[in-house]
Amino acid sequence: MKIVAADVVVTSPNRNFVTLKITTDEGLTGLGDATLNGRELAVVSYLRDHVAPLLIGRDASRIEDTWQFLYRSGYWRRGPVTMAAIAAVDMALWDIKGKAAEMPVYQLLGGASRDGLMAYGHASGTSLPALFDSIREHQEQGYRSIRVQTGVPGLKSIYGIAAQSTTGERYDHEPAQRGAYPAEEDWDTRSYLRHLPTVFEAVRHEFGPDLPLLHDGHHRMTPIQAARLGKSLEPYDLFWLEDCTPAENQEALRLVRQHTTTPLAIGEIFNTVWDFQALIKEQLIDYVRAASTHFGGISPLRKVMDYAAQYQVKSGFHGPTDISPVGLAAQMHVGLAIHNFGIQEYMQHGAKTNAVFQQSFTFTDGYLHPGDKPGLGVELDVDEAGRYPYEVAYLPYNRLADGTVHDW
Ligand code: KDG
Ligand code: MG
Repeated sequence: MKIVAADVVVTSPNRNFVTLKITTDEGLTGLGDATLNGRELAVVSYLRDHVAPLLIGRDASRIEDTWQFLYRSGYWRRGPVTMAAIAAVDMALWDIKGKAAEMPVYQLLGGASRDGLMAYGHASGTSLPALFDSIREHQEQGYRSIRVQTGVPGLKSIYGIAAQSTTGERYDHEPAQRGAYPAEEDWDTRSYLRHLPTVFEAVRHEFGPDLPLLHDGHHRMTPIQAARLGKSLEPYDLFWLEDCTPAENQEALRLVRQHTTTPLAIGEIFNTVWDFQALIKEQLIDYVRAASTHFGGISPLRKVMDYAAQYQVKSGFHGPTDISPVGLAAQMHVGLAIHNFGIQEYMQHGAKTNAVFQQSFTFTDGYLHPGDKPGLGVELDVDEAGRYPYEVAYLPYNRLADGTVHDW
């Protein structure tokens, strides 16, 4: 079965998505997600100019060989642009293999290890009443696990606090915003460290001890600040504290780990297993936050989870709305098949996105399931996609009170 076409589709229904569509001489097609929030067009060029021409004529059934060829033959390894492009090819080839075998991809990965994937949603609010309302809304939608992000007194706007949508659509580009220049937010770590435990105290008081609660620190703390935060959140029994320090410094987690039993999750901006090597081997984290889309696809995601299983480290794959329904489906198939699944992030795409990407996965009573259609179970309506051209949009960044650019 030979690859005869590799087309890149860019569309912006509720936000920008980059999708690779591979077609074989037998008429089967496969989809892969190559969306890199705020840097989408760099991956489009990488795919169109450097990858698609190499795919024509290759055997579509040779997934591992194609992955190794793209990773090793380019000389330049790793990095989000390269790995998003390789991810799209890998996912598309798994999609085709599933369709050829007439099986959902999770069956090809060993079959289901569970009935469904516990998912968490994003509750947020600048005040406690707004936060409580948001938590209740998520519970009404079925969520049994909830990420809690909050405003901090004295700070105007903060990442992760859902903006009021002007279009009525949820998560319209958020947290990226349309515009030619990133929006500027402010930040003060000392205020945040003082305020956050009071919020979790109030949430536990209101919602009781059972509800699994998560929090994303978004790389903003030094190791000693992260250690202090983990310790101060211990009474509130978090499911995890995510990205407590800038993720590229793996050694920082040793210090955090020595001081707190709050479970740690990291890795949404990691691109390869090597970014996790020390963290997993030294058992410095509890959850792998990689996304199929930025980690080279289904094949390496499966490998890193098999490595993590030896150290009782579980999955918590990155699932914001800038992972397309194709990328989300890809990691759902992995999550269903592996033994060491932990939790799946699920923010829910908007109605326009769902019309462009027809999906077969379900979200019932807090649990996701990828469905039983052959392949990944997602199809792209190319005509519908064509109605929404690319729009410039960037993630915000932040500065401290003295004007210094801070981690985010
Ligand atoms: O592209 C960046 C977003 O995906 C990121 O800000 C979302 O941190 C995030 C999360 O945990 O979902
Ligand atoms: Mg995050």
